[in-house]
Amino acid sequence: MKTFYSPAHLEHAPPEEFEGGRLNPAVEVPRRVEDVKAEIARRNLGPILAPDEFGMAPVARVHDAGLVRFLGEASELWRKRYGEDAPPALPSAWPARGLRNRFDGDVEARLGTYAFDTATPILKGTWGATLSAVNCSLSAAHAIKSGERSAFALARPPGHHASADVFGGYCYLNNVAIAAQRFADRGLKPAILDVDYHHGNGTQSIFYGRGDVLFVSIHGDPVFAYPHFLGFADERGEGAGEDANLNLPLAMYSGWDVYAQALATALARIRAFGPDVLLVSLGLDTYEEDPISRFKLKPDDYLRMGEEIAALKLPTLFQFEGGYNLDALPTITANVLEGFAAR
Ligand code: SP5
Ligand code: ZN
Repeated sequence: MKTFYSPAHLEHAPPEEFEGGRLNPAVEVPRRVEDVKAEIARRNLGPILAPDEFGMAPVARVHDAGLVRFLGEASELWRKRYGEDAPPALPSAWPARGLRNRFDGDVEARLGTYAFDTATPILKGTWGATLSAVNCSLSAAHAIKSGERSAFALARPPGHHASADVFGGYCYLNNVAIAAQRFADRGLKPAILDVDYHHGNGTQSIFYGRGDVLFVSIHGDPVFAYPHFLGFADERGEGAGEDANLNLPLAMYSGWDVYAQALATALARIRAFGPDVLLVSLGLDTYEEDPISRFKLKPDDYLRMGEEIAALKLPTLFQFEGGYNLDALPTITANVLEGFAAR
């Protein structure tokens, strides 16, 4: 399997995040990708390649121009306002009910208008890292279109919480959605399977009104899990997209027995859709000792996960998303890829 990787992600290193009302060390850190990369090399899971440059056109197919422009200029505007050595840019107020979105406001107004949480800071290197992650996804899509059975976009920041015009959840642009749209634009019918512990609210919302892209997600029930405001089972798509969205929220502390049943349901739905290509939002935060999540998957379960996905016999793009137990992350990520490759 070809893996696409760029060192540009190293320049996006958030120092800390709000959690439980206080500042904690950040969990979405460069070591995640660096250590997975080393494990892929150690286990000989295939070549690790630099991405190609695809420019902004594929991004514009998915994202709002105002969001893209803001992400590109936010760090500079923030540092002009608060000084060169200011901390990373974060919103301090949002246009909640009764207040107005201001898509052309100053940096504070646009932070509140475009961001939905406080966990997604904009640093000097954030935009470069974000574009490099998109290029990894598009390179993986290109490899698959050129005949590869599978490819892995090993990149950060992740993407599945970013919608067309809102960023958050450590995500700025939606890598997997941009790759899925690329396939659709080339006449292929994509299905997206999101196995990150957190619901992929951004991906869901991008394709919610469309019947040409299937979105299926297995995640911690939003009654207790982030992102709190989307990901319920009654969200089934709308208009042309009716029944092209399937959410499988699971209870706190779900282990492989429960998870495997949901995965079987997800895979049956994907099979029935009849896609040409599968994209997997591969979050590894379902692991039993993940620091911010509450599922109970064990290392060997990820081998099974890879095998089950491979049984679909579809060209498959794996997109790295969440997963925060730094000790286990390399092993469990490589287990999915190895389980897939073995089948
Ligand atoms: C890509 C991805 O996995 N984004 C996840 C963003 C989650 N951000 C906030 C999580 C807050 C979790 N609080 C759980 C309390 C356990 N200490
Ligand atoms: Zn997650």
